[in-house]
Amino acid sequence: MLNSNNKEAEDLRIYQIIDANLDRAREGLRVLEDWSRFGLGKNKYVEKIKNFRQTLGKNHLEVYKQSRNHIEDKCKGLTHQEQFNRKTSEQIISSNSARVQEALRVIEEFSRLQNHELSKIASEIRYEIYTIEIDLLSYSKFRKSEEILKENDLYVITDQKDNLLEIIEDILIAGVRIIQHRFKTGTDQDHLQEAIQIKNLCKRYNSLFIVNDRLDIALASNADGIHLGQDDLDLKTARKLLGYSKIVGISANNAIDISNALKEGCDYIGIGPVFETTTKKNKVPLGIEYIKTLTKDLNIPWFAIGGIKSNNISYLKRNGFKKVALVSELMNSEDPKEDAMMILKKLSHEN
Ligand code: TZP
Ligand code: MG
Repeated sequence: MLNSNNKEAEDLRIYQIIDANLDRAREGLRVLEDWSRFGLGKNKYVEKIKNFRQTLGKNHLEVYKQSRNHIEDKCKGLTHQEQFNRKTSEQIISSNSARVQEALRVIEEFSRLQNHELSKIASEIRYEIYTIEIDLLSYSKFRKSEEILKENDLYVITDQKDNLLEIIEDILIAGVRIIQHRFKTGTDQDHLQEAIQIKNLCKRYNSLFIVNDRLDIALASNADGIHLGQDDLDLKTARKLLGYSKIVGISANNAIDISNALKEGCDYIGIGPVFETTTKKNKVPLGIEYIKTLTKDLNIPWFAIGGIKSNNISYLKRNGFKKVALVSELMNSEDPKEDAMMILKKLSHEN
């Protein structure tokens, strides 16, 4: 029970606060550590977070633990509705990072007078957790985009059309999950405005929104990624400016460009033109046999592009092409929804 000496009673209360918050911080850290390990496979963060847990463990003094037996916690077991509303891994990362940050702040404040060392440790870890939270959220977002790229075989690229938003919505309704915004003529303001509109549509349909060529438009529209040609900005610069959460795709039509793109860590490759195409008139078709040799050891997602129509998809599938990207077939379609559904169906057929 409480000692009659006021100073000791106050110390006990402070010890109890520190004890509870050390537990809280370590529990939250464990959640972040396990997500880094099993959810993301990011060793760097596993080690960092484990270190923080161990440091806090070493500083969890016996007097703090003992204080638990002296004062009853009348609020034990209280929960908040928010705890039951958490669903996504991002929400779990955010709420547990906040839990760790708050607990560390409490420790920092209450241990300042009688355990300066612990107060300093709590402050240092708290600052690191702010950065780690942002990194983990970026990696989680990237993982989701990567999944969409892996799981979807149809990649639709836009053309400039008066009713573009309608066409895109139809295509999204049909089940297409990857859209690239290709905007070749017009002002930058129009480019960005259209990009934002398409981004919002894609978000509603849980689909990837990739910007062609332009890093500034990708950043300003908060796109999920960028697609770069061989003459666009290099992949390293794109990564540096976009951060870890974004997809970077590359166009390649020969073995050297593919090998460089892989070395620099691109997330997918567009290879073509497979056939002749009016969308890129001056490009010589590569043909399917050459593309087969280029892609035989490729183990990241790749999309065949150029002259792909509903009526040549089965032929491509028989030749081992699983993923395709196309422009005119859907942009010039009389019924983009129906045609997109038909193409998706053909792509899903086993050969
Ligand atoms: N890159 C290689 S071919 C091509 C691009 C952007 C155009 C593809 O357009 P379409 O209309 O699907 O043939
Ligand atoms: Mg380009």
